Amino acid sequence: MQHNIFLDALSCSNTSERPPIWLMRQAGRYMQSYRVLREKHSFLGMCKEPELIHKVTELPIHTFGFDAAIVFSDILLILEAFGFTVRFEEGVGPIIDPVLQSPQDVEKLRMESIEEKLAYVFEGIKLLKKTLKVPLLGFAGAPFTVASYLIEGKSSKDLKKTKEWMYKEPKSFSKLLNLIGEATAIYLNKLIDCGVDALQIFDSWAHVLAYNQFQEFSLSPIENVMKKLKKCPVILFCRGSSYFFEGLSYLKPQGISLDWQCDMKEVRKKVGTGIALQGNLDPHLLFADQNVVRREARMLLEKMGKDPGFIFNLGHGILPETPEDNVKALVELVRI
Ligand code: 1CP
Repeated sequence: MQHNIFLDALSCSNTSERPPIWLMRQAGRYMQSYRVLREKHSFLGMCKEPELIHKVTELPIHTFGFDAAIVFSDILLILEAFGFTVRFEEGVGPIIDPVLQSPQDVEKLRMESIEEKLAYVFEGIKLLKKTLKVPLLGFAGAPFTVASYLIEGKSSKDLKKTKEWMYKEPKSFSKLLNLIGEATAIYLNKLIDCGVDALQIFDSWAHVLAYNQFQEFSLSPIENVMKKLKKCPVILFCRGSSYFFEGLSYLKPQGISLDWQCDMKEVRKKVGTGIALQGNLDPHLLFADQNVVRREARMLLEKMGKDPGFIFNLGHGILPETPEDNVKALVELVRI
């Protein structure tokens, strides 16, 4: 891999004129070329076909010139290694079958071979490593977030069933987090073996946790996964990072992804140097007029542009109807 500013920024040593830029969910429905492929294939079908993983991961790199790519996959596929069926229904989202209902169900969980069950991801990465000109990020969900989908069975607004379980049966909840964490570490180590340049762990539902529960049910399980990982830079993402970033920083990841409720410069002061900070534009900004997009992006650049550990990104994934021209304008502005 040639010298790359994304990896430099991740090790807090970017000395070039500009920060790197990549966006979460950069290979997705907002792209016309992605929607054309989706007319022919289901989302899951695309995730399970190494050639399509290769193609879709590279789409946004060719179209927009991002400085890093993220493997086209999903955090829920790992559940298939426990024998669950994962479906994605149009207009509904993910459906997991069967739903986990009791502590007894946790006792019955058995992990099958991750190597075999998720072989298509590893094959896709091997193809990508042959052609991709930018670093490749692999990813997984954090145990809390993945567990929540198992218990809810689908997307939920408040994780009512998950939290009820967590408070009523904390022991079996922790056991479930451990099991998912073990599978996640095996999976992520396999991604490292296949050549990913960095990893991102998504705790997308951590923001529903109370402050006192965050340590036990979000941070500790992530720490257990991180302890098992081979050498590879890790970026931690959680929704609610503007109030949880300090906890995330105790795990000493290479990077922390920040949402748009915080001032990144203030976070830098509190976290100190040595951890890259990624973020933190509001994804809805990309629906505004281009001059507004540019104005807000410039403000962030003025604030963080000279920070050697700054990675330009959104605070969460790109939204499906985002105009591609606005994404182009954003990348152009950062790359000048
Ligand atoms: O219809 C379609 O084409 C599928 C839409 C889609 C896409 C493009 C889903 C369904 N997942 C993905 C890909 C995906 N998922 C990536 C790809 C790489 C990229 O370009 O960034 C990544 C990193 C994810 C991770 C993911 N999946 C997360 C964590 C990140 C986050 O956004 O918080 C979560 C929570 C999921 C679950 C998921 N996948 C898809 C849906 C609709 C959902 C449910 C979201 C919810 O419950 O609100």
